Amino acid sequence: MRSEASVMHLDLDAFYASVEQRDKPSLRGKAVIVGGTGNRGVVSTASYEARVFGVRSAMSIREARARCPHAAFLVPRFRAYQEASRAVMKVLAEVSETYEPLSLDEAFVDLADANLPDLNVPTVTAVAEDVRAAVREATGGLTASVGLASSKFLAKIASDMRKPDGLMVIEPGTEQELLRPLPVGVIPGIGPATRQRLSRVGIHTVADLELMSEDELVSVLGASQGQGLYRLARAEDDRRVHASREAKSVSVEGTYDTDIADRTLLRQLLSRQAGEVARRLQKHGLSGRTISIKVRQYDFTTVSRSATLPEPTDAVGVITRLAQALLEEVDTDGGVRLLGVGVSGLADWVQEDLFGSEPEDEPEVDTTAFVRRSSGWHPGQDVIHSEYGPGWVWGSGRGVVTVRFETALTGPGPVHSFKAEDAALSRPDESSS
Ligand code: TTP
Ligand code: MG
Repeated sequence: MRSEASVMHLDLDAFYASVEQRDKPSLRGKAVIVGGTGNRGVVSTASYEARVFGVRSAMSIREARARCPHAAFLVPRFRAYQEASRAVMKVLAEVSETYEPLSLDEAFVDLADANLPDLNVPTVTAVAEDVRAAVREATGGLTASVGLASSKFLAKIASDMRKPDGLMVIEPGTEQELLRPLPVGVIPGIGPATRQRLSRVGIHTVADLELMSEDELVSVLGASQGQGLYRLARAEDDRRVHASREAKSVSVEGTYDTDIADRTLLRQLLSRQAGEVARRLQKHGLSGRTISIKVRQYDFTTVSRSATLPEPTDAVGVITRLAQALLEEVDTDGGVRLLGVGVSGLADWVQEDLFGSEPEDEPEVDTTAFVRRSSGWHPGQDVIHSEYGPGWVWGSGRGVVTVRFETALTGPGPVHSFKAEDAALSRPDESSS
């Protein structure tokens, strides 16, 4: 562990919901819930105004509606989130060449590589305040919480403790004191399964964990996890901040002698390819956020479709379901020559998690939320009216769509209703990347 608080962790507050409030002025200060629609819909995130009612990420939309019926329920707009993310990462890149994105809204920055006169607490604190201001400026008003500490583990705990819109520095030397009263779940790599196992032997806080000998922990949790936890309970974490890597991808494709038009067969081929991609990712300890499919038609036109998840995945089920959902958007009636599945936006930080992987259940991902919708109007979507200009879909049904005409730069705007098929309405370019 370092002797200075030079590891910075930054995480945007209520990320998707904050972007929605930025772009939809009438929703500022209000309960906003972003998520998938449909029966299996889950909450991606909720604004802090909605969290007061107990709404949380990964809760079913049905439960969120019961808890907070007055909230605005919106579909995600990944384009906007990706743009905001890029702006944030650019700010971080200017602070230090050693910055490591963990997801769209979260990254570590190594201030030891930032050419600072010293790494004392006042100096790093000033840098962190500057970063928070620069993020706000670069994103049109999004707030970030920042933690500074002597290791990754503690920097992340620090940023969590001051959410939203806060800054916390853990003074070097005070790490263990701070950790002791916290629940064991704050330690990275302790998921629900491990938490339960520890709880059965009476371990609830980090202080409880600290009282266990290394041998005892190894006997409860196995060698690698037991040893890892023994060290983390003592705030020992020497993981480096890895400079961000160039985007890589893993993909599998197949070409066929005859044009395949049978949807069932196409789905089977795609499943097999998705399985192969997942195996390769797992073998190399990689995971990625963007899932794409490639379809070459009988006439050699090639169509690509992609969708981006909030977090990287290497899970067979998630990649397969998403690839299948993307295939649903492509017309294959004329027959298909080539089919492929790829995963990009790779991160290799997963393998770096302290004790390899804990066999938690495969995550339930509501894939319907991540696929671009080709028809119909969905609440939250961007729309342009030839006369009134840009706005967003406030609601739709029975052949009518209601649009609120406002943008990040206007004040709250007026609402007008139209026939759903009104030719004056169009969608801003949503072509796949
Ligand atoms: P988080 O940083 O975990 O959450 P947040 O930014 O919404 O809120 P805060 O950090 O203030 O607690 O995740 C970042 C984004 O990732 C989040 O805005 C939406 C998405 N996400 C999901 O889609 N599903 C999830 O289960 C989680 C946790 C996040
Ligand atoms: Mg966040």
